[in-house]
Amino acid sequence: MKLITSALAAAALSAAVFVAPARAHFQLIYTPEVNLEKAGEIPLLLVFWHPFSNGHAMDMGKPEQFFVVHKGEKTDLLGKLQPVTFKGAENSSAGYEAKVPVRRLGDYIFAIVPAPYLEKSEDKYIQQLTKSYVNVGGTPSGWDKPIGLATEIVPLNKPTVVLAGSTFTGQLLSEGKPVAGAEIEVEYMAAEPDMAARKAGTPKAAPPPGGAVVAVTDANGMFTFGIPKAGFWGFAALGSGPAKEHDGKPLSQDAVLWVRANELK
Ligand SMILES: [Cu+2]
Repeated sequence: MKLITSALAAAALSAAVFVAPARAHFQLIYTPEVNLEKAGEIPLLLVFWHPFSNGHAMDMGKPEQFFVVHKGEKTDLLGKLQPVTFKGAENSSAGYEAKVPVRRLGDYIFAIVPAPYLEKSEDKYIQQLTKSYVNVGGTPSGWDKPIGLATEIVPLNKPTVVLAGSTFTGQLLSEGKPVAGAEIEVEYMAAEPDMAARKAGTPKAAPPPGGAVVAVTDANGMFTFGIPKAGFWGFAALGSGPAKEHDGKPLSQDAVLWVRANELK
């Protein structure tokens, strides 16, 4: 995701040079509190980032769609987006924020279809169709249902009440059908953003050695991951969407899901 000039210069000198793969980028729909006791207005921050490594942040274009689903009813939120500058630990990037009222009990499923992002180092586009959840009043109302994205991960554990030390299971869908044998990258939001300052917070973890944490979906498109730590966990299926090309270049249309894990106290 990052154009490393020195690495490219080195590559020009030696074809054998190792360049770290530009993986583990995750689209965020972030709000700090996912369980609300009563109705209110919540802040949401949209950032395209490398959240586990607290690394490079990418500029977002104007999203194609941004909406929320509550009890099967879809509400367009594009008009609520305000462009903001997000200050990552490495750089600043163009993102968005929104203030959204959540007035009724139940599950609110937030979703974004971002503008395809041109990854110049690979000459391809990336589009991460992303979902995150907020619940009001502890009443469930449809968190386990797909919302009709071209590709999406459907949770099989309640995404707002995941326990650290327990497991999370999801099902990957493309055009509504399970996707078998797909790699799911798993990522921890190490430096949860400071919403007021619109910047990366203090990291609480760092990525383990050996590259991305990966699970593979079974014949029914299901995967399970043991959640080792409280906080936000992201799951990304790369290239699971039906669209394979944008503007004459290859497109990776990915499904991303965020869940929040809590410590059992
Ligand atoms: Cu990247």
